[in-house]
Amino acid sequence: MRICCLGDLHYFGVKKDLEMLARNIESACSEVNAVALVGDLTGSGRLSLLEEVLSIIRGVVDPLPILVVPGNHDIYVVDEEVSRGINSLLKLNLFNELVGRLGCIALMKGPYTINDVGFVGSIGWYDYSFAPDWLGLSIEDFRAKSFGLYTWADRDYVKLPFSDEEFTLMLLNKLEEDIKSIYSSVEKIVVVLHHLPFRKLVKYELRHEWDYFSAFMGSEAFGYVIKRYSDKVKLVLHGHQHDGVETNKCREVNRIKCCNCASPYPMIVEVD
Ligand SMILES: [Mn+2]
Repeated sequence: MRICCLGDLHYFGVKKDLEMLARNIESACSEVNAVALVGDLTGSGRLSLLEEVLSIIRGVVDPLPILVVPGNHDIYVVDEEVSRGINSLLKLNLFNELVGRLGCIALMKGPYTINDVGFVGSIGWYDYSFAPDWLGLSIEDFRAKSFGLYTWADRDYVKLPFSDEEFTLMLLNKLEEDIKSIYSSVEKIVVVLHHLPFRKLVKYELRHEWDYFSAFMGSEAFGYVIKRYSDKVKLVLHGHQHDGVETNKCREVNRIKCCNCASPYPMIVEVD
């Protein structure tokens, strides 16, 4: 089985970006069984932008299944939305509903199976398990999402009704339920995430202003759950980590192939 994987488009409405995206997908994604989009499809979380992105991709790859998870940018809300009672949890649901309405598959709504391969997915999140000890900072310092002059934009644009740790746990429980629900009926499982599930995938540089932000790359808790089912989970596709790292690369962690698709240029991944 071959999957065309891409993500982190951060589309802001520049039409020529979409034209290039369509051309790239058309040339790279022939002879695949599915397309996987690993989140951050929009830069701002605006649903009209999501609709533009998915419509153009669908136009190019139809009738292939397009499997979609959101990224942190896709659940951003602006003040005007907050005043209308829209928080990031509601945005997450609106994202997944729109994905379905546009003829794509929202993996957070449930698993999807192609032949003997099951796909499960989540935005993933962070619970500060990737926070580097050497910085000597407290958990509160990371919850502030700000270091020196730099701020993690989730601080200003992600509005959740609970903590990041609680959000992570909620998402994790749902992912494990999804894995369990298909476990006995498939031969292999592919996990599609936006955030990273293993610390070993995180790039640390031993520089304060870099490593501080590693805390927001993902959560080892997802790794623990994935490892628990590693006799069937053969592949993890993720996005989110793109600055200063090589994307479109796979690495093996705990004998699971983990591929970073955090690039708008598609990568072809085989499920071994
Ligand atoms: Mn991201």
